[in-house]
Amino acid sequence: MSKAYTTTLALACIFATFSGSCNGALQVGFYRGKCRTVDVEAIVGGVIRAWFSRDPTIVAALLRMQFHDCFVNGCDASILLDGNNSEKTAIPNLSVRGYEIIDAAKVVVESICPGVVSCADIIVMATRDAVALSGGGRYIVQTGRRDGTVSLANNVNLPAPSISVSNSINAFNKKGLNSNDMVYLLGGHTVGITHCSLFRDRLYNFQNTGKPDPTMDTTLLNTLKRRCPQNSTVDNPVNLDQNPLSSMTVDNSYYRQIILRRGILQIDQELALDPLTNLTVAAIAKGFDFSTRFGQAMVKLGAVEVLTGAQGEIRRSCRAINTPLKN
Ligand code: HEM
Ligand SMILES: *[C@@H]1O[C@H](CO)[C@@H](O)[C@H](O)[C@H]1NC(C)=O
Ligand SMILES: *[C@@H]1O[C@H](CO)[C@@H](O)[C@H](O)[C@H]1NC(C)=O
Ligand SMILES: *[C@@H]1O[C@H](CO)[C@@H](O)[C@H](O)[C@H]1NC(C)=O
Ligand SMILES: CC(=O)N[C@H]1CO[C@H](CO)[C@@H](O)[C@@H]1O
Repeated sequence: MSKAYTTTLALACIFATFSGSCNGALQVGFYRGKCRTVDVEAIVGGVIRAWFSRDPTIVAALLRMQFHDCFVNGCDASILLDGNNSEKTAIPNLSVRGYEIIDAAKVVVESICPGVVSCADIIVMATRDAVALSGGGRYIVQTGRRDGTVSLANNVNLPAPSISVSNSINAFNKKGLNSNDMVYLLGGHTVGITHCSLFRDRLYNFQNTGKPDPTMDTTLLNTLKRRCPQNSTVDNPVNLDQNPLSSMTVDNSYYRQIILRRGILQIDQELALDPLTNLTVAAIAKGFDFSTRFGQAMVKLGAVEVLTGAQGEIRRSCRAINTPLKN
């Protein structure tokens, strides 16, 4: 090996350290040969396919789960831990779902190769599989994550739906993700649902003006007012992608909707209007390679503050750490 080559490798590693991804252990196909000749990714894929055929909404559930796992304390499956004060008890977690899907995949891989496959990797593999099953692009994921042992509700600091584009960019930057990554990742809102309580202000009293958000399409506004009456205590679900033909598919429809001023959450709408992101949104809406770039952004999200090598552990159950901590 030439000296120049070795130096380049070392430098690449130093630079990668700044983005939090250089423990040398996250790699494509990490489980190859670690479970005899069994293809661990195919095993997980089979479980996800079976769940998806019964409930296609698992795409949304898993996308949101990966985002929340990776954004709080890194992609270490800390979101899966049960406990009185764990991350999943924090308010923004109220609607994260899909824990049973990960449990189901974990049970199968444990029965074949106990103690080999991390819960953190299962989240990432399962999300990738669900995206592909929904009609989105299939991307290649890296594996080799280890599971964390700490999960605290107090660590949960997720962006609110009314966050500004520039504050959201800052929040993503802190995780090593740039504004383009953010624009592609918010494309996750091309599937799934939200609830009236998270955008009702936009319908009746936007920023205490006593009026609706002027950026919302009036047809959508009237539809949503019927769905979300002003003083109702019922918190109805509403599709994040308002195109009924593609609200279950991971595609670029979300971007076309927000350009038509049919974004549901405030951040969704602002993404199309803010000069920091409107050009990227316009390009994606016109067809600029959404599925490839979305996959690349998911891979980058999946590398945020990971535990690798000898860090953390491989949990036996995704809901509990292996050795309870003693205080
Ligand atoms: C600034 C960043 C983000 C904010 C403020 C945000 C906010 C929200 C909110 C408020 C909901 C609705 C929750 C509810 O009504 O119960 C939601 C749902 C969802 N989010 Fe995000 N989100 C962000 C980024 C992301 C990212 C990066 C992804 C994935 C790549 C994602 C995927 C989803 C999905 C799929 C749903 C629907 C979940 C379901 O149907 O169960 N979000 N998000
Ligand atoms: C939660 O709190 C209850 C009551 O304090 C306690 O009995 C239980 O063991 C706790 N559960 C966990 C998982 O820590
Ligand atoms: C909802 O409550 C507010 C404040 O109490 C009131 O001003 C408004 O008229 C009510 N709206 C409806 C549709 O009942
Ligand atoms: C983006 O925003 C800038 C500044 O407001 C505006 O000049 C430009 O026309 C917008 N571009 C698109 C594609 O919406
Ligand atoms: C699934 C889950 O654990 N949800 C929790 C989210 O946060 C609320 C409020 O703290 C809890 O009551 C839920 O149990």
